[in-house]
Amino acid sequence: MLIKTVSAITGFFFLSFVTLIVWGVIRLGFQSGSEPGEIPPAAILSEQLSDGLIEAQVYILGDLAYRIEIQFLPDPTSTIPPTMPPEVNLSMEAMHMDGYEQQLKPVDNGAWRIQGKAPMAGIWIMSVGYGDEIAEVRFSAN
Ligand SMILES: [Cu+2]
Repeated sequence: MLIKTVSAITGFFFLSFVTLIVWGVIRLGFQSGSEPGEIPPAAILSEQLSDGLIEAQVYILGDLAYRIEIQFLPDPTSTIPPTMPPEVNLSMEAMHMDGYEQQLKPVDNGAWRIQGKAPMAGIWIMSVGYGDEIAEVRFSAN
């Protein structure tokens, strides 16, 4: 009985140890995948719209400044060309602050960048999409 308990405890610690190592390796892999000095995104969006996959990463740069990276991968059946930029808007719910249309700069085929400054600090909602097909993500500007 005692031996069983001891081996169970040892097994548990061994498993925890292995999990910790594996987790550390995965984390390291992610870090080396990003650019040096790159801050992690404050918000990440990934949503399948009826025309394709829309993805976005919001970076908060301080002093209300932000940078948003957007990628769109149209489905093979989509009529939207990969070069067509989505519509991007910023709004603040419960404050009737909306309609902050964003200017997209192309960085690649199906990839765009937005750089701007939030009109005020707080929780913003970014909506991105084509026509009625819109995905949303919240981020905190400060
Ligand atoms: Cu506001």
